[in-house]
Amino acid sequence: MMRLIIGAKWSSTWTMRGWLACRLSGLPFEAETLFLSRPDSKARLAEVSPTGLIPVLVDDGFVVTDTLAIAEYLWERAPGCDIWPQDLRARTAARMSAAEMHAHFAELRAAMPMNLVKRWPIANGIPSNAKLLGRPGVEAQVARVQRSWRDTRAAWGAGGPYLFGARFNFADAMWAPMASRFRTYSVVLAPDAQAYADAVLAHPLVAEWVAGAEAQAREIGWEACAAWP
Ligand SMILES: N[C@@H](CCC(=O)N[C@@H](CS)C(=O)NCC(=O)O)C(=O)O
Repeated sequence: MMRLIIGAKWSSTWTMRGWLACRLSGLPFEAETLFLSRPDSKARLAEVSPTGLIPVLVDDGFVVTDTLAIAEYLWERAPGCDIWPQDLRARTAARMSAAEMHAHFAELRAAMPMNLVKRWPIANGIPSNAKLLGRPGVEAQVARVQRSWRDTRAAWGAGGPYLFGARFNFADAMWAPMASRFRTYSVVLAPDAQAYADAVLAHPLVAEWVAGAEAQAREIGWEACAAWP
């Protein structure tokens, strides 16, 4: 059976995406957790990942690194699965959307690390996220994310709440950690972007991963996890 090496569920964005890709493929796989902040993490990581990064998919000895490559490998192993849309142009648009998330938003990602068990509410009208949003580049990237979602949904999303309509695919999976960041840090979104982010976070596969993150945080210590970073 295929093995997917994942990190801590509450904080590992890329392994969340890799896990969602595996589930969208419909293929059987086992997830193996490698916590990245333990004393032996670097050594264990070096054993399983030639890039020193996870997720890593291992299929009968064949090692696939990088989330996008994993999604493409799974798509080729299970052509027609839910990873990409069936129509060529829709599929290309989905790859464009996934690639944009994969390659960009470094400042936003650094300012607002994903933490699925953390909430940073706007207390008594005081925007506690103002400093994060004020970091160079962050507001423009928050605007670009919403524009990207809006344009993709306008072109392809008429039939449902996701980027490509009724079916959640790997492009939506790529954005799921972003939706979670906006929730954690109380980033105020335009109504259409908020509705899309809510739909992504409510998707059963995303909800399943989040439930796993919450269970893990309870085991490790909720307060410690919620306080990170
Ligand atoms: N481009 C890679 C990024 C993967 C990545 O950055 N993974 C992080 C965890 S979410 C990692 O392995 N970090 C290693 C470390 O923190 O030691 C991908 O798409 O898979």
